[in-house]
Amino acid sequence: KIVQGAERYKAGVLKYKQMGYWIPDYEPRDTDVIAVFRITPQDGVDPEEAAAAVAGESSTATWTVVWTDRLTATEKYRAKAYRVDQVPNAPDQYFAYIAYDLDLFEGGSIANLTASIIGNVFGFKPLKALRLEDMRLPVAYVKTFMGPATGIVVERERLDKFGRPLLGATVKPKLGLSGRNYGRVVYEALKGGLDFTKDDENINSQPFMHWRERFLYCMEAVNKAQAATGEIKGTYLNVTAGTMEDMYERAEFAKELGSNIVMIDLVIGYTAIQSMANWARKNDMILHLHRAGHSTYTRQKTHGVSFRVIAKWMRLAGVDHIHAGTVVGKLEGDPATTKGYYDICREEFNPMRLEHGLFFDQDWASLNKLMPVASGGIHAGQMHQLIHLLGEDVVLQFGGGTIGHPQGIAAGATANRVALEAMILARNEGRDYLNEGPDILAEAAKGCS
Ligand code: CAP
Ligand code: MG
Repeated sequence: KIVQGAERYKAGVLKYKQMGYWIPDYEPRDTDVIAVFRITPQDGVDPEEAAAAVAGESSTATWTVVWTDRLTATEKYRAKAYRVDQVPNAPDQYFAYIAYDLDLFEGGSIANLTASIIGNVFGFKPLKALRLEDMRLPVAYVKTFMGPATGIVVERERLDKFGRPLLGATVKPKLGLSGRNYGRVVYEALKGGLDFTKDDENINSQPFMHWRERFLYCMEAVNKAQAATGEIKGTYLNVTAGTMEDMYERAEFAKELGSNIVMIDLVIGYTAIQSMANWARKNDMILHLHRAGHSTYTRQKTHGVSFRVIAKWMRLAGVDHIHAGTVVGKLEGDPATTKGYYDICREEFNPMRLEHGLFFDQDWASLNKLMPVASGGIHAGQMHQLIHLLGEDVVLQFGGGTIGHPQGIAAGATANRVALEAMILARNEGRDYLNEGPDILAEAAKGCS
């Protein structure tokens, strides 16, 4: 039977529908986890069979019937593929909707959720490509997570900054500076008017600058800039490291030095991110997540995982900041889809908005909101567009856009701060700041010189 099954399987004759993973009249329960995948079946593979296969292989099935199915309530635990829609203008692609019983998942664990949902099916032979486009997480599941450690409201209260986006800059060059020179960049940028500076995605503890050196010089710079300006300042100290023990040691030192924020990279993995969020929550620390590496699986539109799903997972995991795109910067991202990412971060409840790529509504069950971050090739000349597109609860980060200023770092920071304040003032006065943006910037620049 096994050999016979293997021959049939090899011939592409699948039997996931036959095994009960295709239930077209299934009505998802409020407590179901729901996913929508963009599936591109191999030639000759029926889309419904492909959807059933994804449902099976991401829940309880394997490629053939096993008698042990009879030992459990498989109809409860089987994922249910219940809808397949043709993707508009893509004849070989389909949106497959799949519902999962909540008992399939351990509460509070992104690692467990992702091991099921994306653990097995992306290499599946009967598919040419597969992309996880969106997920609806039931409130019963959302409530098993603590959510963002700090949240936008408390972050603003800690920083005493309201009514405008926050300003940041990534220190450049990303690598190679000594601790002392690094600290000088941080001081100039903060004294010049930025709220934050940040370590870059790849600065950890390299021969040219040990992490403790950087932390010490950075916090000296933050304290000097606070004294010089009378404002609360911060710098995201990147605690990313090879082990949790190293990350905790670095985070604890950052706290000892009085930092209000630490940073981690997405590449440390979901469990490490959740552990660092728990640490941040206990230590009243804002946690910045740099989404380093995300484009390896979010950029292609037919295969991988949409960034909107990553953003949902990170809000559950508990980070306070997440890079969510800029639209006008150097990295890809269209306005509507990027707006969808920002909605996921900042709304209590996301209504379904297909134009933003949100296939499902999503109730966040009072989990804190997380601050989206715009970073990557942006500069003061785009301030009117950035505010128009991205709103107020956002960190605008100008790396090259600060440090590349011809009159130096402090001048670059001042230019960004003046541009922002002038644009916010114009908006609050009811001016058409989007269309008048260049004039407003020119007026503000005159005031600067
Ligand atoms: C930006 C940046 C950020 C990327 C991250 C860089 O520098 O430091 O890491 O923007 O991209 O290394 O490119 P600039 P995203 O401000 O000088 O461009 O925010 O899209 O994840
Ligand atoms: Mg960077």
